[in-house]
Amino acid sequence: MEKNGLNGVVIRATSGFYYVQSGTHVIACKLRGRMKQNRYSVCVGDRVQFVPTGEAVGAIEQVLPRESFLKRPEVANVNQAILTFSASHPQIDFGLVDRFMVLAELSEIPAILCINKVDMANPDDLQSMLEIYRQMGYPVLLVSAKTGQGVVDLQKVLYDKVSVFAGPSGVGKSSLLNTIEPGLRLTTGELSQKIGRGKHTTRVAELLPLSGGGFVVDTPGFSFTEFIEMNPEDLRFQYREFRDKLADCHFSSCIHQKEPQCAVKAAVNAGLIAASRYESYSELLLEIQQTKRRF
Ligand SMILES: Nc1nc2c(ncn2[C@@H]2O[C@H](COP(=O)(O)OP(=O)(O)O)[C@@H](O)[C@H]2O)c(=O)[nH]1
Ligand SMILES: [Mg+2]
Ligand SMILES: [Zn+2]
Repeated sequence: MEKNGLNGVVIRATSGFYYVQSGTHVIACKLRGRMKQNRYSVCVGDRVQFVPTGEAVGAIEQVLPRESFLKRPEVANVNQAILTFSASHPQIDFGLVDRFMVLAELSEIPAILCINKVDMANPDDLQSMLEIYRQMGYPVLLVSAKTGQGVVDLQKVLYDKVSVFAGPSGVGKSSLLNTIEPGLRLTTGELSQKIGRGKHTTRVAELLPLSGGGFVVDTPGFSFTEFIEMNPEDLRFQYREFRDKLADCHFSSCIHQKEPQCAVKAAVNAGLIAASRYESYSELLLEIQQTKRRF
């Protein structure tokens, strides 16, 4: 360890420069010569040690071990995923909620379900579905970027953590972040979608500092390509409420479809596992199996 080494977090990476936040300063760092051979292993979110080499410039000496790693977008040390959907415009698609939850479980990142635009719909209509997720242990927040409802609760959850905002486009992720931190001035609405389709589609993730402490990532879009790499047998473990039933299935390789004496199907029939979750599982399983056959 270098004597003058300072600690910081990589908040942005562009063509050979790593912008490291240390306290309230941001230092443009290069990698030290001996680190260059593994330069691809430094990414946004990494905690690093650097030495200043001039005014607001420095050299990264060391990358500290990662606690978690999100593949797409690439972000290290994410503490939680804020899975953002909207009560209306667009309406919440629970099949998609489950896909995002599978991705979070795969990366071992705790997920929080955040329902925005509650000013546009009666959230009572959603309560029974949301209760299913609460019972599985996923916190659920009801918010409105427009009226500010629930935003304080969301803010509390973000304090001192690295949070990734994920969800379909148009649900209000950027609007929520602007409400929490007006200084971010993120593009919202149609404009952001135009930009999304334009030349900035390959925008890389960036950690946006919150003045109260913590960082957020406004994902430029989520890809579900992880599913291509997944084995059908692995999907079982990504549905939280299935896990403690697996041991009771007759076959240890049971994927809860046509197999006899399946504890998961029995739990669905007994109302212990939500039918909607079993359906989304079966759909996703079929998709993964079909993709496997194609390759
Ligand atoms: N009524 C209402 N509209 C909202 C709310 N949050 C965002 N919007 C609108 O929804 C649209 C998409 O918002 P945006 O933040 O760009 O969504 P993103 O694609 O998830 O980042 C914009 O026109 C926003 O003004 C909300 O809480 N209530
Ligand atoms: Mg946005
Ligand atoms: Zn089974």
